[in-house]
Amino acid sequence: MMGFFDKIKRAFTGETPEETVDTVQEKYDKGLEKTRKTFGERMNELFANFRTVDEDFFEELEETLIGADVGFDTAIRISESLRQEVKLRNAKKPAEVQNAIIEKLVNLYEEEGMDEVNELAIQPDGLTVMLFVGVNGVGKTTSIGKLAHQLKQEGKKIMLAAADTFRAGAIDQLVVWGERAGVEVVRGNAGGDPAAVVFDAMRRAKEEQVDVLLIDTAGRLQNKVNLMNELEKIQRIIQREEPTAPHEVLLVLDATTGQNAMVQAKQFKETTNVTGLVLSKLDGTAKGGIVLAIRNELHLPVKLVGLGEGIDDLEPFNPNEFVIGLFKGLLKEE
Ligand SMILES: Nc1nc2c(ncn2[C@@H]2O[C@H](COP(=O)(O)OP(=O)(O)OP(=O)(O)O)[C@@H](O)[C@H]2O)c(=O)[nH]1
Ligand SMILES: [Mg+2]
Repeated sequence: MMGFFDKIKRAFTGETPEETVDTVQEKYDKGLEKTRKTFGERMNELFANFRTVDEDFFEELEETLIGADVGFDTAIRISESLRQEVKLRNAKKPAEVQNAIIEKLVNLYEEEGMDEVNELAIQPDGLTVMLFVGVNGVGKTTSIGKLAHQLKQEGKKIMLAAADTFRAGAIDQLVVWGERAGVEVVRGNAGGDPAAVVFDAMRRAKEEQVDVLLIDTAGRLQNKVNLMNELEKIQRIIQREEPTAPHEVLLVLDATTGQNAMVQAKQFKETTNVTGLVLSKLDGTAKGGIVLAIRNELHLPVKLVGLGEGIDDLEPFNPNEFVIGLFKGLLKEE
């Protein structure tokens, strides 16, 4: 198998990679356009502005990396290991270490994700239950709609549960997605008990031999404690009906919110047994570096990424495709 570095290099030099460059790669390329442009521009400026690899250069590099949302720790780790590399190679000019920086980012990313499972835990037999959580506006409902559509196209029987009974209009929004995807939506009354909706949905999903039940939850309640308590209650109901469920608790994060998303993830991780992340709105940010921060600092696998508002704009997360998309164009031919 080709290493990441070779892959990126090939993508850059235009040599045909062994694997076919398919539409998924194209989608990543498009979704990461902004990130690549900004990150690439900043990196290029950095290389152009410094004549020697000195302390100022490293400081600027750290700032550039932090600015791209790779996270503070990651930025420091990269620049530390680059310092050693520079000594080793006795490099003087920034151009001499340009590829080494990218290589380090990719290697670190690869190492940190060694035992990450990026695939959704769809059960081979019986019902799979996925609970979507996250603060308001991050893209839970939209992601559910997109995923329902995709799974249905794969021939699975899908059901949605509208357990956000708090926000006015939330139920209707999910119902609209249900219609778009052509799947059934279990709903209760606005202002009603979300746990009751979940209970109802679990029963019906089993009765109707549904393959995957996707549960939408509220992003905001009266306060955070209430929200966490409600999520806990919902999980208890699910488990009572099906002891192995939920098979996924997916925390949705809005990629455009950068470090705020990291804070949210840390908070949810403390109180809910999050199994994976959905990173939405990656198309709307110039800070795709957050994916590196997530991997290096949170150790939660990204399972899906949102690359637009349309029904087809959800992709399984493929780390390889992602790093290629991110660093393509930054490598210098040696
Ligand atoms: N560009 C872009 N927009 C997205 C993506 N995912 C969701 N959105 C938009 O983000 C907004 C909020 O999405 P929702 O799905 O309603 O978010 P939510 O988490 O359910 O919000 P609450 O129900 O208030 O908790 C909508 O306008 C979506 O169209 C994405 O991947 N890319
Ligand atoms: Mg919603």
